[in-house]
Amino acid sequence: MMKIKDKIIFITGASSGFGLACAELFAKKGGKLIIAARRIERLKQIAGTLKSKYKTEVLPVELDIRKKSMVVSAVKNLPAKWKNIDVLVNNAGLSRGLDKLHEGKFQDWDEMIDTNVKGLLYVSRMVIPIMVKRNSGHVINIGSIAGHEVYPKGNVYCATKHAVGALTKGMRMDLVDTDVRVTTIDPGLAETEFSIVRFRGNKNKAKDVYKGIESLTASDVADAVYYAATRRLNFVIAEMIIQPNHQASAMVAHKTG
Ligand code: NDP
Ligand code: 8X3
Repeated sequence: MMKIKDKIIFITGASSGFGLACAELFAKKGGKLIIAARRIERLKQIAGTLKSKYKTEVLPVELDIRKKSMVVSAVKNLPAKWKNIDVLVNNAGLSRGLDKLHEGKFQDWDEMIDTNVKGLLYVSRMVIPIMVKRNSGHVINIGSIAGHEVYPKGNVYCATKHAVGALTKGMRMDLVDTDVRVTTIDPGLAETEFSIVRFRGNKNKAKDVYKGIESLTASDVADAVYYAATRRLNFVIAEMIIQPNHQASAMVAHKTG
């Protein structure tokens, strides 16, 4: 078993949803957390809560992963005692809109591709060399069932999550001669701020997505991330698809009411 106590865990998108749940669980297990996102005030509040609740160290970092130079300087300027990142949870991501491709909005596409693909790449490019140098570490990417399937109007979001799947496989190949591990956790329906962001703050529309079905919780996803992170070194969860019981695929869910 890999122990999390005193390990340095870097979580992107820790201000909400899966990232926040991961921060809570890893803090509970004694990990030292670097929590990153754009909403720094939220992160500071979360850091304060986790520090006093779990007596562990938490470093909040304001970061927009779409901004290459911001990612470069955020990682380069980490204080010395925070540099040796043991686990990177590449979680920050979003969907925007649900439109037919030929009616899609350029801005939505840019935001999804810049965040889910390019942002994940920038962070990985900066953090993985630190792991390679120490011949130790674990990259855990948050993909999606949308990385295995495409659903109507999901076109570009699904493409970005397919890209996360491909990048995960690519990373694993390129790190095959090292002890650095690579995992993707691919959740199905999970209620977080995800749909509120997708529908630009329309909470009623977001609620409808989860109506009539008990979705996964953010803490279910954190459990899966933690499970992958704590396997012994020679036991790699390459990919894990997790769904609620009444969801059979991205398109098939049993909804009542
Ligand atoms: P949330 O909207 O609750 O959380 C998303 C997080 O990503 C927030 O902390 C947000 O922080 C952060 N984020 C978004 N854009 C950026 C950016 N440019 N730079 C830094 N941080 C950013 O959604 P989830 O927790 O559900 O989503 C987490 C991941 O899980 C995403 O990659 C999503 O695609 C994936 N996913 C979600 C599923 C679901 O059904 N909920 C299912 C499968 C996968 P801030 O706004 O403060 O920057
Ligand atoms: C989020 C899950 O089904 O909306 O990745 O694509 S889904």
